[in-house]
Amino acid sequence: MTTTLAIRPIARLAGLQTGSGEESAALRLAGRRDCAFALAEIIARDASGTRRRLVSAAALRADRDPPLAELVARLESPRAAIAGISFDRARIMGIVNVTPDSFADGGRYFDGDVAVEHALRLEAEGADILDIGGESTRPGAAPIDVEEECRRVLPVIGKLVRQARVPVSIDTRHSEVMRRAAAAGVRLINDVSALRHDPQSLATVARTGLPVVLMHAQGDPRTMQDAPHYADVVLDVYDFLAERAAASEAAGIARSRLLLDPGIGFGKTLAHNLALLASLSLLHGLGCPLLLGVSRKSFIGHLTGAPPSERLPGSLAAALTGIAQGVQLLRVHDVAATRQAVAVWEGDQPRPRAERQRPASED
Ligand code: 7PM
Repeated sequence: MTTTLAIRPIARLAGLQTGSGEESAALRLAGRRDCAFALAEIIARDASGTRRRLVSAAALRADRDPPLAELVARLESPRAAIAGISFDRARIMGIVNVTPDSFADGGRYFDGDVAVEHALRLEAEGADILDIGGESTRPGAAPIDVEEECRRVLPVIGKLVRQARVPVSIDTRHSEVMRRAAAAGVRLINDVSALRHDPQSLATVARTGLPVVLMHAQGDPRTMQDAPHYADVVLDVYDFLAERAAASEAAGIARSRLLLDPGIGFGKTLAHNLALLASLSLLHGLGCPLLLGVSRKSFIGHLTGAPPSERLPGSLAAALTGIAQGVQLLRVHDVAATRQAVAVWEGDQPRPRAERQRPASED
């Protein structure tokens, strides 16, 4: 078994004033001014078991144990921009499905031009990046032919690269699609298999020079929901992402090109999904910006009974759970609604003068 050392920041300090005593001791996630924590759980797992202890941020800083000090440094270091997007605050990725079987929007965007139109609407609503996918990776879905996937996504990518001001990403598990999407101008690759599905993906991504999202999934989409099992879902996902980040680095993809994602809903029970959502802050210790995809997902249905079309309130609640823990990129269907939720959540944050001075009495 891998030996795991992880730090889970807890007790977020909201509205922290610069110069206060807490300020210097607080753990600051990923170099963020707006994401400070007062306490931390130190988790150590090896073959003999898992030990957990709660320490104050100040005590954690005072600990000179080298592996721990190195972990604190990675937790707090600022993240580099990816595809021109800076991660000093939460950003939004708009989902553009070009599939006939997408559960969440009934395949309404299978037609290429309709997909382009939809993507441009998401951009106007405030998306920071547009994620184009042509293969449904939902639980139980059958794989599709790579040529068919290219026929779906490449025309949409070509048009959006010319028409959108924000960057475009490709959601695919296939190196051939990655290669052709890169040639068409995408700025980011999003792979739900963390570059494991296609043996050529690691080398292909390395050659494109593009950044990549590595997402955790247990099993293949077709069977992943059959009997998901973990020793400890949070630590197992942490170890998996650490291993895939190391494999990517070894293949020539620099760590500064990686975004990491716990893969909510991919080979996970409701309890697994909720445990991950409660412990997202721990993943900052891997030293990369985090992406979270919760939009309209089944766990919201399992908690509430709501069908996909009625899961926006739950999606926003889950998105804010991520933001409260410093998640830097939210992958969502409902961009305008998420923008509004994030703007209110960030209400106490410094913002540009023009925004600050806008009168608040116009409703
Ligand atoms: C059916 C079920 C259709 C689930 C589509 C989905 C993620 C992703 C997807 C995610 C990253 C969806 C998912 N989910 N990529 N692609 N993270 N990085 O809800 O959570 O869109 S497909």
